Amino acid sequence: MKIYNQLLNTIKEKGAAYLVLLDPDKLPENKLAGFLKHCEKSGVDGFLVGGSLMVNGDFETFIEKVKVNTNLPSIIFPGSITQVSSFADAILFLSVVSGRNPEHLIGKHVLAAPSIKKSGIEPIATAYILIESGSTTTAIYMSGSLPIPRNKPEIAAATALASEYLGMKLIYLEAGSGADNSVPNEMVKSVSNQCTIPVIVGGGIRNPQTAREKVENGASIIVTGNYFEDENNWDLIKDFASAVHIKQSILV
Ligand code: 1GP
Repeated sequence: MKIYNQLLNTIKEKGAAYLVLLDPDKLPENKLAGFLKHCEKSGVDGFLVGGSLMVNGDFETFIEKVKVNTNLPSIIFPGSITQVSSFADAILFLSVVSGRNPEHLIGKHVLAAPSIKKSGIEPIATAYILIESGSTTTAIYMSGSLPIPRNKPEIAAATALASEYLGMKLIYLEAGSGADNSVPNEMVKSVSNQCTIPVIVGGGIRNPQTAREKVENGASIIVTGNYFEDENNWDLIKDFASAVHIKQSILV
């Protein structure tokens, strides 16, 4: 559990960890190395790598390039069972526990488990909880499941607690990439109060203040993706990192 323990240590030291999502379909390969260096010097704690569709890129080649260009942890955030690679450090072994589609609760996992074992990377059991965010997100559509209504924090909290009791190591509250609205603070709070395992919050976080609010309400890991697809925003990565690192920073 090397990477999981590394995440726990970062959370302990900095108050929360900041991960940036790299989507091979959206980040051109000629910009990858520069972006990774920029993230490293801006205080990012690691990378999630994955995409729901993978229309253009070659996943294996992409993750190899990530590995070559950074020493930060590269964690697969799989959009499908083909997104497994020994070049990564770990994989979020996601079960869509907000839904009732057996394929995304356990079916895909049976297919993926042997190749994860063969790759030698660390699987991190993660309860993936989709939260309604204003429109149908890719994750909702692709998983063929209903999200939890955003005004029902008690359902999210009970789902997260059941996941912890089932042995999950992380809770991921997902509003969806590019979501109109991020996960409500009240819901982050209810889930974090109910669970002892770290809570990841991602989807629709477009400014440092929003990231900080999630941490203040109990989030242990913040993920952003979409916002840095625009190179003009790269200078703000450090502001996101210091907003998330609540023990080490004062937000101005
Ligand atoms: C998506 O939570 C991540 O799975 C990141 O979302 O792209 O909206 O930042 P954004």
